[in-house]
Amino acid sequence: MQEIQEKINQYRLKFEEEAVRVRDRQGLEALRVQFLGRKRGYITKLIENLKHLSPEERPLMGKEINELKTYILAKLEEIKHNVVKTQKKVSHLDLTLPGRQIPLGAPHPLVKLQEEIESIFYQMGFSVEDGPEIETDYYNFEALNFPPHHPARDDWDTIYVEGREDLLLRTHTSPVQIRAMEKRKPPIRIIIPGRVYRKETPDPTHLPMFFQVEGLVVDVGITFAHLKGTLESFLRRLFSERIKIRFRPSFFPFTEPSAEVDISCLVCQGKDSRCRVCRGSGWIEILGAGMVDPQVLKNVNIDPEKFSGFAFGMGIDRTAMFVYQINDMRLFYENDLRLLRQFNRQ
Ligand code: 2NL
Repeated sequence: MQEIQEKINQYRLKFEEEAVRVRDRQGLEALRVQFLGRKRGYITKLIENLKHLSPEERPLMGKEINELKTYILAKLEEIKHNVVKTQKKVSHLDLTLPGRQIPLGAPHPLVKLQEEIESIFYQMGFSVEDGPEIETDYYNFEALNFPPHHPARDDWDTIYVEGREDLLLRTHTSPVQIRAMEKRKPPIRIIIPGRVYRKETPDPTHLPMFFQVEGLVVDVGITFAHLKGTLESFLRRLFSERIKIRFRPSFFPFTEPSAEVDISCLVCQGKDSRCRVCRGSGWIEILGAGMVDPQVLKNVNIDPEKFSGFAFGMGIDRTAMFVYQINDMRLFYENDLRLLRQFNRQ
C-alpha cells in the first residue's frame, strides 16, 4: 500500500510537470496515452496493481486513484480547450496578407466647388459668412423689397413652417446679407454660401433644396463697373481665362438695374447647334446680379445717398452640372459612391 501511495503522489507531480509543456493536439494525446492509455498508462497500471492489495486496503487506494484519474481527465479537458483556442487564433493570423485599407472620407463635389468659389472671393478681399436657414418673412422677402402679396414672390416658391406662418425656409441666402448690413456699416464685402429651399418637384434641373452663393459689396462710390470687373475676374478664375462674358438686362425686386450673366460655352465654343450643354445657343446662364436697390439700403439704415452696392447670386448645384458635365442634379444627392469617387482620387 505504501508503494502505491507513493506512486500516486509521484504520478500527480509528473502529470503536472508534463501538462504545462503541452502546446498542441498531438502533445495532448501523447499525455493522455501516457497516463490513461489502455495498456501501459500509468493510472491503468495502478488500477491493475490494486488486485495485489488486501480487501481492506483496496477501497482506500481505489478511491485515491480515482480522484487522481478524475483530476487528470478534467485537466486534459482544460488543456484541450486552451489548445483549440490558441490554434484558432494562430490560424486566423496571416502575416503575409496586405494591410487593410481604411476608407477615408473625401469632399462632396458640391462642397469642393463651394470651397473653390470661397477661395477665389477670399483672395479678392471678401469674407465668408453664414446665417439661419429658418427665416422670417421680413428677412427673406420684405427687407429685400418684396411687398406683401406682390406677384414677384411667385417666382420664389416658398416652404413655410407648419403651424408657424411667420417662419419659412429661406429661398435664397440674401437674408444673411440683410443681417450683415444691419450689424455693420460699410465697407462690406461678403459672400454667403449655403442651403436654400423652394417648393419644387424634383426633376433633372430642380430640387426643393439646393446650394447657392450670394455676394454683396457696399461702399462709397460702388458702380456697375465694379460689379462687372469683380464678376469677370471671378468667372475667369473659376472656368477659364478664355471664356467670354455677357450681361443681359433682367429684373429682381432687390436690385436696380439687374442683369443675368452668361458665359460662353466651353464645350462647343458656340459651334455645335446641338450642344447638350448650351443647347446650341453658345451661352450658359450662370449668375444673376445688379446694383442693390436704394430701398434695400434704406431698410437696413444705410444712406443710399452716401453708399451704393452691388450683389449677385449663383446656384452651386446648377454650376456644378456644367463644371462636372452632369445632366441630372439629383445625382448629387443619391450618395452613390460610383459617382462621388469620380471627383476624388482614392
Ligand atoms: C440668382 C440671382 C441675385 C442678389 C441675388 C441681393 C442680396 C441683397 C441685396 C440685393 Cl441683400 N441683392 N442678392 C442680387 C441679384 C441677384 O441672385 O439668379 N440667384 C441664383
